Amino acid sequence: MTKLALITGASSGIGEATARKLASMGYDLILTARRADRLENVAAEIRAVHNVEVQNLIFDVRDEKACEEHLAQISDERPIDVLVNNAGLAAGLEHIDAGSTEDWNAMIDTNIKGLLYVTRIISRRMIKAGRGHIVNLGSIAGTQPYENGAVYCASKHAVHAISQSMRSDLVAHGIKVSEVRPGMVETEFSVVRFHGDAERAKGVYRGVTPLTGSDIAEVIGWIVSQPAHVNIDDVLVTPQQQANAYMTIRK
Ligand code: NDP
Ligand code: 8X3
Repeated sequence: MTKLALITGASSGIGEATARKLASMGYDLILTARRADRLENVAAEIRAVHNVEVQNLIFDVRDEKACEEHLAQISDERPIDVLVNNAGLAAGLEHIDAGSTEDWNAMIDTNIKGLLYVTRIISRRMIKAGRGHIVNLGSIAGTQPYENGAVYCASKHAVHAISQSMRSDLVAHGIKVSEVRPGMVETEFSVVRFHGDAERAKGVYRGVTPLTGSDIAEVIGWIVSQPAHVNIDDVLVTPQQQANAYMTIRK
C-alpha cells in the first residue's frame, strides 16, 4: 500500500524540499502551512511530476483549535506513516535585553507548542495503528546555544528534549522517533529571522556554501527508508565550512 506522510511547514525551505523528496519515493502527502497560494503551487508541481496524492491543510500550528479542526479532516481510513514536524522559525537576533516579546512568543508558540499540538493528535493515530515514524526538525542550536539567540536556542533545546522523551513514550507502540538537527541551511529562514531584510539575510551565508533544503530532505529520505528494526535517533548536519555553532570558516 502507498505510504502517507504529513509534513508541516511545506510551503518553503526544508519542508518543501522534503515534500518533493518523499513524493519522489512514492509517498502520498498531506502538506500544511499558512500560505495557501505557496502550498498550492508546491502541491501542483509535485502532482505534475509524481503520481502521488497531495492534500493541503492551511492552518497556523500556534492555534491549538485550528490544529485539531484541520487535522481531523484527514481520513481515518489510512494510517499516517511519517510525520515531519518541520514548521518553525527564528525571529530576531539580539541580546536578551533588546529582545522583542512578540518574537519570543512566535518562536515558543510555533517551535515548541505547535510541534506538541500536532504531535499529540498524530501520535494518537499512530498508536492506534501500532506503527509510524515522527521526524522532528531540531537544530544545531538545540545543543549549542549562541549569543543573540537565547529564545530560538531554547526552543530548539526543547525540541531536542521532547524528541528524546517522545522516543521513550512511543517505543512500546512500535513508533519510531528521529530528530534532524541542521546547521546553516539557506532557505527563507534568515529572511524571516530578520523580518524581511533580505540583504541582512544574505550576509549570514557570505563566503559559505550553506546546506540546502534538499540536502536535509535527502537525510530525511534516508532516515525513513531504514528497515523496520532500525531507528535513527539524532542526526547533526552542517556545511563543511561550519565546524559548530561558534566556528564557521568563510572564504
Ligand atoms: P522556512 O522559513 O523556509 O520554512 C518555514 C516553514 O514553516 C514554512 O513553510 C512556513 O510556512 C512554516 N511555518 C512557520 N510558522 C508557521 C506557523 N505558525 N504555522 C504553520 N506553519 C508555519 O525555513 P526552514 O525551511 O529553514 O525551516 C524549517 C525548519 O527547520 C524550522 O523548524 C527551522 O527552525 C529548522 N531549521 C532551519 C535551519 C536553517 O538554517 N534554515 C537550521 C536548523 C533548523 P508559512 O509561512 O506558509 O506558514
Ligand atoms: C538554524 C541554524 O545556526 O541559525 O537552526 O541557529 S542557526
